[in-house]
Amino acid sequence: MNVPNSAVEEFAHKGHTCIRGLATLEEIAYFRPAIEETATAGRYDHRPLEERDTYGRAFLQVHNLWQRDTTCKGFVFAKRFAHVAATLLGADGVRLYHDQSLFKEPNGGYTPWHQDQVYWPLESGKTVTMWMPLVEITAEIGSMHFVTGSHKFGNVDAGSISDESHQKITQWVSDNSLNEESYGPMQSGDATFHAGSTLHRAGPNPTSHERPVMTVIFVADGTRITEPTPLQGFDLRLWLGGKQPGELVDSPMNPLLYP
Ligand SMILES: O=C(O)CCC(=O)C(=O)O
Repeated sequence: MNVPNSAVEEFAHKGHTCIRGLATLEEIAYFRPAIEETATAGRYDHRPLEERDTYGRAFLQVHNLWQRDTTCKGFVFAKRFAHVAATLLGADGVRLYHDQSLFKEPNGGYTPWHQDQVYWPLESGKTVTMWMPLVEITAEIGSMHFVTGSHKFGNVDAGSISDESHQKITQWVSDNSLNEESYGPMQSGDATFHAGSTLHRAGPNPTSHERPVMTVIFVADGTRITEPTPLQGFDLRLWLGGKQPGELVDSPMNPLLYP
């Protein structure tokens, strides 16, 4: 598949883009049962919604489905997705950082404004997340919202994802006169891509249906691990296969997905 130039330019300029029909409805119909089954089996938070904090109410999150199920691995390792990621990053190749399923339950809460890069002990500007719904996203639920151009500002010091990060970023966006954009309703198999520092959020799920989304986080081949901040120690231990600051991201947990 040829990645449209408009998407490459949009990603460079705005820090986000959307590619419609990246996976076909037939492909999603094939992968969705395995992803749902694996996400359900991997669920670790069994508390009812009302007993969780804001982050816990935003979605049920399960990591690295590729290591849990071979069909899920086929989805995460799809060359078509990794090719888009490499093209957007302007990289010769990309590796997997990790994948995650993000299922927003019926009546699930909002996803506060945050920046992914604050969790990642990786050189900045070298990561991109693919966010792909496995069902149609109607206007009622809505897809992700991004602050256009925010990827150029680095860490805005809003901390970890919480009501507090939401408030700080709302103020920051207003102080910097930046615009918020969303791609609106999406079909299953459409995908948004955002850079590691792009500010983003999602609305709550007021419907009686779950919002199953699969994300894959790609890192440019040749990226080095950085000294972790207090928020990044967890990721250093979990997703980099024992590699240490200064070393390349190239452990077996971070396979080359493209080329
Ligand atoms: O799906 C959501 O509600 C938020 C997803 C997100 O923050 C991400 O993929 O980085």
